[in-house]
Amino acid sequence: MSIERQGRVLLLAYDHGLEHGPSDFQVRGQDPERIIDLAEESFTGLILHKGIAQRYQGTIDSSRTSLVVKLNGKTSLASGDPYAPQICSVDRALDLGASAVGYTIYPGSTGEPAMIETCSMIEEKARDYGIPLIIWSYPRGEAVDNETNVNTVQYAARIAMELGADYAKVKYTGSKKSFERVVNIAPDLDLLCAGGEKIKEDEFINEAKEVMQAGASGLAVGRNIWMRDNARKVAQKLESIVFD
Ligand code: FBP
Repeated sequence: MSIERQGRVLLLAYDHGLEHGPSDFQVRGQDPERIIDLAEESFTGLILHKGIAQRYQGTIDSSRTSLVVKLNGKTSLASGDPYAPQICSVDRALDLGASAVGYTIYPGSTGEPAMIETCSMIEEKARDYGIPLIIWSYPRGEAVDNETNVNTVQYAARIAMELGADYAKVKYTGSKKSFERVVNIAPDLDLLCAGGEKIKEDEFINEAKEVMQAGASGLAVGRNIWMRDNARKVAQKLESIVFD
């Protein structure tokens, strides 16, 4: 099943258990069953690492939401420049029922060469199997001053395009005008914007509107949905912003 609906994408990210650890799961209701329900109700896809994808394989209704398996990851425990090694193969992701695969690169970090090299192998494999690749392109590390600066995010989008991504997931630059510059630097690449840390609901909704008005193909968000008691309602608002 495609991760698109009407040519747009709305993904629910739930890879935080590895990436951020328990700090994101301190309030009730962030268990996988609730997240799967939310994804099936409103999202075109659900992003998981292989452990959760494996454990809940039978419970995700693929006619309602598509599985996106993240192929690399890291914890928040290590210090220094980030490096996210590969933890799942494209073959394994397909066995798990994935409709797309995801891979994070941290351009500017000391791990950049290794991550770019692995990403290139994955891209070729994804091409062979005809499965879309989403690159999380997050410039980060000692060499990167500001991850959300427009020039930095423009470069992030362009890197993903050059590496052959079907979709690039990038950070929000803070305004519609600046995000338009990101969209324009990577023509024909489907850009998805990340949600980031939980912010006030109206600010988040406004951000989502700006991102879509700027020409993005969709959103891939996590904490700003499932950290809320009214997650369902906010997800429905996103649906109308992205698809209507
Ligand atoms: P959020 O909407 O919660 O920010 O999720 C998007 C995401 O890219 C996740 O896929 C990933 O786990 C996380 O953000 C990475 O966050 P960080 O920028 O803190 O590394």
